[in-house]
Amino acid sequence: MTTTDPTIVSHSSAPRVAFPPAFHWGTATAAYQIEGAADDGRTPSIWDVFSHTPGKVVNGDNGDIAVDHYHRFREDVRMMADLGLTSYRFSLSWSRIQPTGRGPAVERGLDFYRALVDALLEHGISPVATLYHWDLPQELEQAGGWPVRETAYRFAEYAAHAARALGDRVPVWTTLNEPWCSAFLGYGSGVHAPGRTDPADALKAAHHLNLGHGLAVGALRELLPASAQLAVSLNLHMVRPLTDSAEDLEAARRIEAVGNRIWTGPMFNGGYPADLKADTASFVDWDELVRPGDEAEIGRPIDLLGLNYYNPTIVSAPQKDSEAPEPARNDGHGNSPHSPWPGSEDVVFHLANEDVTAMNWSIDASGLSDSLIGMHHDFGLPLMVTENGAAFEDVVGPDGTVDDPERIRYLRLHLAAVADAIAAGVDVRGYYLWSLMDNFEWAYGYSKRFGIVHVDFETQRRTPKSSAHWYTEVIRRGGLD
Ligand code: IFM
Repeated sequence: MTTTDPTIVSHSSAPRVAFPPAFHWGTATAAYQIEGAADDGRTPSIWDVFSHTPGKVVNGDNGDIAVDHYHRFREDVRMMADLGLTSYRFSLSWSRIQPTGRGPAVERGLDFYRALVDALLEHGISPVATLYHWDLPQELEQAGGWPVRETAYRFAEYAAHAARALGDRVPVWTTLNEPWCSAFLGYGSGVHAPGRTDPADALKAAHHLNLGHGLAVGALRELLPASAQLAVSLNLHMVRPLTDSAEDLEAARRIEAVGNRIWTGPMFNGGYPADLKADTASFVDWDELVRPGDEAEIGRPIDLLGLNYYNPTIVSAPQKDSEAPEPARNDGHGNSPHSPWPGSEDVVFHLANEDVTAMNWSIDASGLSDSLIGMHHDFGLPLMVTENGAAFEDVVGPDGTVDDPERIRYLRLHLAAVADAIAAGVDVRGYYLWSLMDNFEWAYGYSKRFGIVHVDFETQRRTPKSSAHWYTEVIRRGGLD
C-alpha cells in the first residue's frame, strides 16, 4: 500500500476511509468575497464597479464591507485553528497591492497579507495564495481589460510584487482562479464583472488570462525559493452527454473544448486544440490573437493542478421537440440573453438530477472522482481540490446554532469521492472546502451561503455550523467514517 492509498481499517476509533498523513485539510476564500475595507488603501476593482451598478447583483449587495475579514483576520485565523484546519487558501487583492494595476507596489497592502500569512503560520496553518480571483483593478479594465494583451504583462508584474513580499513564507501559489468565469461570465454572458457581452472579447480574454498565467509562472519561478509549488485552479467541467446520440456527443465535445481544453490545451498539451479554433473561428482569428511563442509561455511547467468542482455539466444538442420541458439554465447564462459559450450557443444544459443545492446545482459526487481520475490520466500532475462545497438555506436555531445536515451530506459524499480517486492511484494532495464562512456570492450577493461558519451580516458574528464541527472531526481523525 502506498502512502496515497486510503486505508480501510477496522479499529473502531480510526476512520474507515483514511487519507494520506500529509493530506492538506483546508478551506478556501477570495479577497473580494470576504475582506471588505474597499476604500482602505485600495482602488476599485471591476467587482466594486459592477456591484455598485444597479441591477447587477441581487439586492444591490456589494463587497464594501463583506465579512470585514480585513479587520477581523486575526479572529478568523484563530477560528481556523480552533477548527483544526491544516491549510488555508485565500486570494490577494490586486488593487490593494498595486492600486493602478501597474508600477510600484504599496507596502500597506502587502503588510496586510504579510500579517495574515504570519498569523496562519503561527497557528500551524499552511497558506496557499491565489493571485487572481476575479478582481481586476478597474484602471486596467478601463485600458481594455483581459481582452487586451497588455493586461497579461501587468498580471505578471503584479505577481512579481507578491512573490517578493510573500515568497519567503507562502509555499504554494495558484495563479488564476477559474479563468473560465473571468473570461466567459465576465465578457460573454456578462453576469460577472465587468459585465461585457462580446463573444470575441471573451475568447481574447481567455487567451490573455492563459498568457498572464504563463508569464506569472515565469516571474514566480525567478523570485520564489526552489521549494515553492506553483499551480492554477481550473473549474474544469465534468461534461457528460445527455444520451449517446451522435448529436449529444458532438454537443459535449464542443462544450469540453471551450470550457476545458481552451485552458488545458495550451497549459499542458502544447497549444490550443484545432477543434476549438474551428468552432470559434467566426469570432476570432486565432493566428492573429496567438503570437509565436505564446503557447510555449503558457505551457511553462507547474507543480500542482487545482480543481474546483461543484457539479457535473450535462449537455445535449438543441431539442427539436417544442413540447420538451424547459431545460435548466445552470449554464452561466443567469438572466442574461447572451451566451457564455461562443460557437456553441445552442447547446442545451440539463440538471444531472433533482437533488440540488440552493444554487440549483445537482449533487453528484461521481463527477469529482471521475474528474480527478481523468486529470491524473491526462496531465499526470499532483492534484488539489482547490474548491468544493455547497450553498443551502441555513436556519439559525433559537439557541443560535446552525444545523446544516444537507451540507454535511454533500461534503461527506464529495470527500468520499476524493478518497475513491486516491484509491484509484490519483495523487491528491489536499481538499479546500468552499467556503470557510458565508460571504459575498458574486451576482447572488449575500443571498447564498456557502460557509461552514455562519456569518450574521449585520453584526459580523461568526458561528461555526454543525458542518464545521463535522469537518473538525474528519480532520482530527484523518478521514471519514
Ligand atoms: O463563490 C464562488 C467562488 O468564488 C469561485 N468558485 C465557485 C464559488 C461558488 O459559486
